[in-house]
Parts: sequence; C-alpha cells; structure tokens
Amino acid sequence: MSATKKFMTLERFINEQEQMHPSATGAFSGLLHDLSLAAKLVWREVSKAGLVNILGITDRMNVSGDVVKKLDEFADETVYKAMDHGGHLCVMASEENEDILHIPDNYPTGKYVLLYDPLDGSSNIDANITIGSIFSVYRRVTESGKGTLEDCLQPGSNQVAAGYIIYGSSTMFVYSTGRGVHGFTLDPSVGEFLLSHESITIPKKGKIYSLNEGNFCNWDEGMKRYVQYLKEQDKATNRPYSLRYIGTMVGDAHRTLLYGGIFAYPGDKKNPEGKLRLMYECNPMAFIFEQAGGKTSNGKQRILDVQPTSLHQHTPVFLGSEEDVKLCEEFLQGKR
Ligand code: P6P
Repeated sequence: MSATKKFMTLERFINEQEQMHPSATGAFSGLLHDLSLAAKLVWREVSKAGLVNILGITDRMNVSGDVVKKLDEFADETVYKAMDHGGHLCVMASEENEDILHIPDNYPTGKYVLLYDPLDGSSNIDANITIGSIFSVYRRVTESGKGTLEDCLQPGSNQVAAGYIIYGSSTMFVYSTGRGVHGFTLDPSVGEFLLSHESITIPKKGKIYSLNEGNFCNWDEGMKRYVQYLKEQDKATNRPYSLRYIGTMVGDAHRTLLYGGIFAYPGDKKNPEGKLRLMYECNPMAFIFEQAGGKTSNGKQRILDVQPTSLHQHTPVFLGSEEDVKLCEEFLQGKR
C-alpha cells in the first residue's frame, strides 16, 4: 500500500483533541462542530454566488462604511443562526453589526464568546476572487447571564481558538486552539473537511511582501524605506522580494502563512490606524500566525497585547515570518 495521509475529518480531529483534555466537558468541541457547519452553509452559497444572481449591492452600509453585498448579509445571518442555539455562547459580535449580538432568550447560554467577520473581502465577490470568513473564540469574563461588551472587548492574547475559512480554488478550514495550526480541505463530494495541512509552520524568512502599494504616498518614511529596501537587488539577502496582493486579507494571510514573507496594512496620513479591524481580522490572524511560529505587530507592539477599547477599532497590522516582521519593525522604529 502506498503511504497516504491518514483520512482524518475535522469532526474526528476535534474529538481527538478533546480527549487530550480529561476535564473537557465537550462544550468547546460542540462550538467548533457548529462553526464547521456554519462554514459549509456559507460555502454552499459562496460556491454558487455567480449562478443564483444573489450578487449585487444592497442599500445597507456596515459600520465601517463599506457597501454591504447580499452575500455578506447571508453569511452574517448564517453564522449567527448556526451558532445561537448550541448553548456554548453567551454573546457574539460580528464585523457586520455595530453592537454585540445577544443569544435569543429561548436558547441556553454558555461560557464562550464568538467574534466573527462573516465574509472578508466581499468587494472581490463579483470578480470571483478568493474571499473568506474569520472567527475568534474567547471565554466569558462576566460571571453569568447574558454576555456583555466586556466579554467581547478582550485582548487577543485571551483567545482560546481562532481561525478562518478560505473560499478559494478549494475551500479550507484553518484553525488553532493553542496546539498548533491545522488546515482541513473541503471534499464537496462527501461534505467533509479533511485534514490536509497538519501543524502548519511558517518559514522563518520569506521573499514575498503583500500590501497595497497604492497607499505609498501616504505612508510614513520608515514604511517607505522598508518597501524600497525589499525592491533593491541583493542576492545575499534574497532581494528583490516579489509583490503578491489579492486584496482579501484571508487570501493574502493564508499565502503568507504557507510561503512566508510579510503581509501588512500600515496606518498612513489619512488613516493612522489603518483599515483592518483589530477584533475581527487582526487578532484571529495574529493568534494563527504566532501558533505557526510567525510574528505579528502593530508597528510598536504585539497585536495580541493590544487592549481593545471599541468593537470596531482599526489597527495597523504586520503579520508574517519572524525575520521579516522584525526587519519591518526596525525600519518603522527608525533603527534602519
Ligand atoms: P485595500 C477587504 O475589503 C479588506 O477588509 C481586507 O480583506 C483586505 O486585506 C483589505 O480590505 C484590502 O484593502 O485598501 O487594499 O483594497
């Protein structure tokens, strides 16, 4: 028999991980199982988006001022409805909703908190470019009853799980519960996520940089000098780097995680805090990258150490290979 990868479904993997924790009640596993179902329900619509004419612009604007497309709304409602009755959560918060999302009164509440970006990169939907969903799980900090804003506004270092679903050439569920990063590829013929990338580890150094150079003129000097440095010819330091940018964080981050290098959305003169959201995009991705041996920063400190003050606050973000993010910080802090 040829050596083949073990046939491991996401469901079995979650259950086997739970067995490593004798005190586990099964609530955390139940939450992850529910998230896996939500991912399949969103995938089902995303995969036929161009066929059932659910594309198009609604008149609804989300709190960040982006025009919300119908698929955004569907994904947002789908995740909420898949997660609201499992009894594992005391509160949720979505990038598409200004306020926290309570668990309906007729459903039981649990000890976890879910924050999610239901459909990241939605401006790319009509062009059939990779999009994704992102999630973060925390333990509640309040004692009991309905979850509160305090339960949602925790530093990323408090996450007990984080991950994303990438709807690309294939659909993958990538997540970590603090024991490494693992990727599962959806086999549509059986409707199962199968283990395809066990223990993902990011290279210590890459040669790809991923950012929107269209903002170059608004960057501060250190950022400009860093990107210029990456473009100079120097074989000894593997330069010039290549630029790869999809314009969907999940896609650009996933490629950076697997191939190495750096993904960045810096602050600039127009938006000092950058464009990406701390709670819904940067904290979950930072958890994943650090679990894979990478490094994260807001230019000054570790993303996961930032104490949030509002649900939809933005942050400059630098994610990637340890050596690449370290070098970028040296330029940003005027040390190079
Ligand atoms: P820009 C998508 O709209 C998003 O929120 C992220 O997924 C992505 O990384 C970023 O914005 C792209 O922004 O300004 O380069 O188009």
